[in-house]
Amino acid sequence: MSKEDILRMAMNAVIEGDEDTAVAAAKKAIAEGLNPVEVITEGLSAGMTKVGDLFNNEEISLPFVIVAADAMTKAIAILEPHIPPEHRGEKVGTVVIGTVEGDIHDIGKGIVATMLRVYGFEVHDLGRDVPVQAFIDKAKEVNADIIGSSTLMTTTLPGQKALQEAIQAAGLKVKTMVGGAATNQQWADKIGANAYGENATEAVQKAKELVQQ
Ligand code: B12
Repeated sequence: MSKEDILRMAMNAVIEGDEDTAVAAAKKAIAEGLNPVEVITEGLSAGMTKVGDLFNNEEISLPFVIVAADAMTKAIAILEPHIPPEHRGEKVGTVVIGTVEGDIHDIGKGIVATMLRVYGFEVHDLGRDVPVQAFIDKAKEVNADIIGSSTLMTTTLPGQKALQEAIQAAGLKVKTMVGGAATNQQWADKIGANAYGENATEAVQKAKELVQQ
């Protein structure tokens, strides 16, 4: 099977919410020596983008999104251990990351956390639906360089603003990075976040810049 065929298999498996095929595609990708990051970004994520479009256009309902997300999560779990570390040597920095309170979308945040680890960051992933105080407490505990927050819904965007305000109120010397489909550079500027990352690659690049400042 060619690389393109495997990527297409992964993408279609997510679109169809076919967990077994998604897992099979991930295993095939590993067996064929494909880059797991490419399979996540160009196969699985491409499928999830299509699912989002279909949901937007009301061509599919929420249960289909749920099975698609499950298929993607299972396939990522197969691929992740095979991502080779891009950084050996001293830790680049410490990041606390999570999805803000009220928001349970965590696939993209998980990919960002994985990629930061691959590039040498120590990452403390608080998961999803994370209250502001939990970000602050963890950042203090681990002496974080960066707090990264994710949100995919407009309704939970204020959580990132509240986090920014709480960091200032606590006098924490930590940089902030926001991301997730509901966010953009303008939003980051508006709330005073130090960086915005559109995807996992950009998140790594911005995080590296933040620790060098
Ligand atoms: C999968 C999905 C779900 C899954 C989530 C499973 C999971 N474990 O995450 C399930 C089915 C559970 C779900 C539930 C809901 N969903 Co939903 N969901 C999606 C969908 C289709 C895809 C999201 C996804 O995983 N994309 C793939 C990943 C790889 O991309 P990503 O998340 O954007 O992440 C990348 C970047 O954003 C960035 N990034 C992400 N986080 C961070 C963090 C930092 C610090 C940085 C720098 C970068 C970064 O890097 C990532 C990797 O490249 C989106 C559609 C969309 N267009 O986003 C809707 C969407 C986000 N959902 C939506 C809604 C409304 C809901 C529900 C309220 C539905 C309902 N009626 O119940 C619930 C939410 C309940 C809650 N309280 O949170 C809306 C939000 C609308 C809005 N603007 O407010 C969307 C946009 C769909 C739509 N068009 O209506 N959903």
